[in-house]
Amino acid sequence: MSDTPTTPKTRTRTKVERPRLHKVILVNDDYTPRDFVTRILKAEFRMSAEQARKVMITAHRKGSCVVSVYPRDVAETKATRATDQGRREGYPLLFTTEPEE
Ligand code: NFA
Repeated sequence: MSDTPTTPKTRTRTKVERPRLHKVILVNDDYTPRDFVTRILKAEFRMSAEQARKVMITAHRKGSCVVSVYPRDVAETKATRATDQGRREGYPLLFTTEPEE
């Protein structure tokens, strides 16, 4: 038997997808003071005073507002930490996360 060189008929391409980013969403409520919400946004999400105020007002007017996007574990940690800071002061302030489209 001779060694006949063969050409491969198929090729395998491994497709790598970037992990999806997750949104952190600020949810409005009737009790948490505006200045407190703004302070949390600045501290936990490193926003400028102006940006923080805009996001707070948007959530206040529309019911919720996307704060930022992060890899899933970062989004969840930040949302939990920010929500906990409200709880410690007795406020119902809530940050949630959801995957980006
Ligand atoms: N709605 C709150 C108030 O009028 C402010 C607020 C904004 C709370 C965004 C939560 C999220 N004091």
